[in-house]
Amino acid sequence: MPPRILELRKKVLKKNDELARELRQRFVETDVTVINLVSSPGAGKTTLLFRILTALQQADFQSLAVVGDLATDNDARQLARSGVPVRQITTDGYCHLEADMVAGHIHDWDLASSDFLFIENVGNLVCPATYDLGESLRVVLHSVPEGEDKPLKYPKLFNTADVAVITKIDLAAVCEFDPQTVRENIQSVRPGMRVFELSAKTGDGMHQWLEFLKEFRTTTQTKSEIRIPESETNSSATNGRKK
Ligand SMILES: Nc1nc2c(ncn2[C@@H]2O[C@H](COP(=O)(O)OP(=O)(O)OP(=O)(O)O)[C@@H](O)[C@H]2O)c(=O)[nH]1
Ligand SMILES: [Mg+2]
Repeated sequence: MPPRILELRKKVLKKNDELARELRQRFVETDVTVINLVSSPGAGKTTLLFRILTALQQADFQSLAVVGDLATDNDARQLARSGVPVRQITTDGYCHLEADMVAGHIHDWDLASSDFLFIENVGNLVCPATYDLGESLRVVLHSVPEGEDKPLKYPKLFNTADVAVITKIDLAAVCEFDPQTVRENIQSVRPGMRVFELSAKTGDGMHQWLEFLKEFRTTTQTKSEIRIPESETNSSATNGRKK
């Protein structure tokens, strides 16, 4: 008997991919850099994103943010204190965000006036890897208290990300955490991946990370270009911040 569940899953993924492609097209046309943050629950996505939003605003970049959680709007309320428009996506049991959830929550936003759209995914080391959200850059966070072996145990999340950020580096000594080992583990599943280390609490490493984000915005036409075949888009999004 053919596995029906598998067939249904394939259909859902195909539909998601099609919608993600449409979203990516829209992001390219409106020249907004879209960053999808993925990690285990509690790895520090919201804490880091709050600092990013605040710093980018001070540097005159326009940002928007959506945040996914199974329940509560705690993260959206926390992020909204940055002054940036934020929307909570309550997934009501889904352990990841899907392209239609993002599309439904940003449809009336003026993307063309924004430089960055941040998506904080649901905390989960498995499911978010499978769902394209049309992002330009997927960032996987790995927090110090998780130990060094998570890239080996959850390779797909690291494989499908573009950049890794080791968070809570201020806890390295107390957790007896070895940054070199986790870097080697990341490289073994995703050779060549760029890795940052930072603490959103102390600010260590934040400068390099923020400079990377700004540079990504200003010098790269993002992964959108790589992911979309030329035949599907004539867009040539401009670089740099919008005024
Ligand atoms: N020591 C330390 N704690 C941190 C740091 N970043 C976040 N935390 C703490 O880690 C806990 C979880 O942080 P969150 O930012 O809520 O993590 P999250 O990934 O958004 O969590 P979910 O959205 O629930 O998946 C909070 O108690 C934060 O204060 C850090 O750099 N250093
Ligand atoms: Mg959060």
